[in-house]
Amino acid sequence: MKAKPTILKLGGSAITQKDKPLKVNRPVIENLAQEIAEANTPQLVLVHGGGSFGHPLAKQYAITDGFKDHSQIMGFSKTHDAMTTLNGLVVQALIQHNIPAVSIAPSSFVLTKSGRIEKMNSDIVTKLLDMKFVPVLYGDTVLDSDKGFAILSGDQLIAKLAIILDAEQIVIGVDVDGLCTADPKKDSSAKLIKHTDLKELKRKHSWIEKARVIDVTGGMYGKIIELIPAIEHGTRTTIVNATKKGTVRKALCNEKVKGTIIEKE
Ligand code: IP8
Repeated sequence: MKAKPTILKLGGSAITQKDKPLKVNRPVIENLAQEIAEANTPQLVLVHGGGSFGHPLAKQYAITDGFKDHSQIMGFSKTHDAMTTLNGLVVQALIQHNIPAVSIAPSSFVLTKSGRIEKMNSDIVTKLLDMKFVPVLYGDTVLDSDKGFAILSGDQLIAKLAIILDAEQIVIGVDVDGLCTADPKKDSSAKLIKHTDLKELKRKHSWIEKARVIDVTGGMYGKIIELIPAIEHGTRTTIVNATKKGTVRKALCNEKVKGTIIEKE
């Protein structure tokens, strides 16, 4: 029987230097490519976030507000272009580690309505998986049927893909150890939540930390809210620190790893 897909999201906070515009975190990307190669996951879809490539430009040109004036048109192009640059660097690192990565721009097959996915033809992703490629997607600027354009976060995208592809698991690599009781970067008493389920999550999400730096799609708080439909679908989700060696490989291989596991119940 064919394995169910695994979706790996590499957070922009891990693969870029989030407070330095357009600066990649090369050692982290290199190490992740090595770990993804070692894990050798069948049916893997990779999605990465925007970090310091997508978010500062998206904010500068108010892309999430939709089309309001002509100056944003160039902003849309520049934001998308920055994302393709980051995507190119990720894909090159994967190919250097012998992973058959193929880039797909979400802006070419997703249309949103008020920022939510309205139309998405995922046939190409399915076909790539059938042929044993590793599709590599990313948070992107997309066209929007209500407001002209919008930002599609990698998190909204992975939740939708998890449902459409009936994914076994989602692994999310960020720059903290997982979901914590407070922002671990600000509060030394923050405790890692090792395991939680939907009921507990819905009860507690009001305190989930908000992003510290510019993140037009909502940081950890936005991430969890977006993931709920996929978890409801039954896709197990593990959040790990992708800047620490070995965590992503272990999560992909279902080995015991420091992080947060979120299950339906
Ligand atoms: O970092 C946002 O994707 P995310 C992408 O997954 C852009 O929220 C273009 C800002």
